[in-house]
Amino acid sequence: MTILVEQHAGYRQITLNRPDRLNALNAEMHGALMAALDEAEADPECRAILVTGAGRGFCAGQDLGDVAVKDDGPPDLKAVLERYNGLVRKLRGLAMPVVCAVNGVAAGAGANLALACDIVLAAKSANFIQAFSRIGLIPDCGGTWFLPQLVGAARARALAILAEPLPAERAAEWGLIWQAIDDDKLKATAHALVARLAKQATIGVALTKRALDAAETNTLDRQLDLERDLQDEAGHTPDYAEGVRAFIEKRPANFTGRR
Ligand code: T3D
Repeated sequence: MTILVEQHAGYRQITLNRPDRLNALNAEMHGALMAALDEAEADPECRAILVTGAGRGFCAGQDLGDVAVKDDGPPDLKAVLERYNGLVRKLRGLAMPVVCAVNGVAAGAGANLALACDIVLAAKSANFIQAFSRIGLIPDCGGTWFLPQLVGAARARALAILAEPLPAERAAEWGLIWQAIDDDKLKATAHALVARLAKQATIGVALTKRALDAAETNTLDRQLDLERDLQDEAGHTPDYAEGVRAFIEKRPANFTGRR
């Protein structure tokens, strides 16, 4: 199985599972990953997702064995990229938080799939490599969009063009990811974080994701209108009522994530 799914209380762990290829993505794995995300989305009990990799790597991007140029001409990279684009859009659009625990090297599309997640933790030994220029390609999976947003133009250009490994701790210092964690603590830290997210007000978190994504292109004026509308939606959820009640009663809130 190229993708493993574990059910936990309130969340699912999705593990990329081709460790002998550093979890490089082939067509089967693409399909299995999309199906796992669809199933998580359809499960009302699932309120957060943890994505990680099996073995010593997180993901080495596209399986290059599958897209080698053959005698009959180059592969159909547009079709390959449509699959990646679908994954990035799915991760960004999920109405629940997605945490990525980068357990080892994240290269090419593997790095950018991680950046498409909402909160990225990485083992201190992990590296992020925009490996594309090493093989004559451009950063895809949103890389040319995520990099300048997260680390600024100068660093984005050097990372994209030089394809040098960026160690996790520097990635955190630069704002590419949320935190670099001691290797032996990554798993426990990631599970504690996802379990905590699974108890938050899920609809509020989903609307926060939507507002932040829209802010990338909105004027302040439009963003203020959007915040008003999304806040109105959040304010009509049972979790908002519970959150305020819990505050007044000086007790922890018991959110359900339901409408
Ligand atoms: O269709 C398109 O191409 C468009 C879409 C593009 C999206 C992309 O992701 S393009 C970028 C593709 N990824 C890469 O170029 C990264 C290739 N991998 C590497 O550069 C290195 O493996 C790493 C820097 C990631 C890690 O290096 P290292 O020394 O820790 O491990 P290794 O020995 O290179 O790899 C271990 C095994 O995994 C090895 O197999 P072997 O020799 O033990 O049988 C290696 O061939 C295999 N592997 C690693 N990455 C890939 C891969 N096999 C297939 N595809 C890979 N991407």
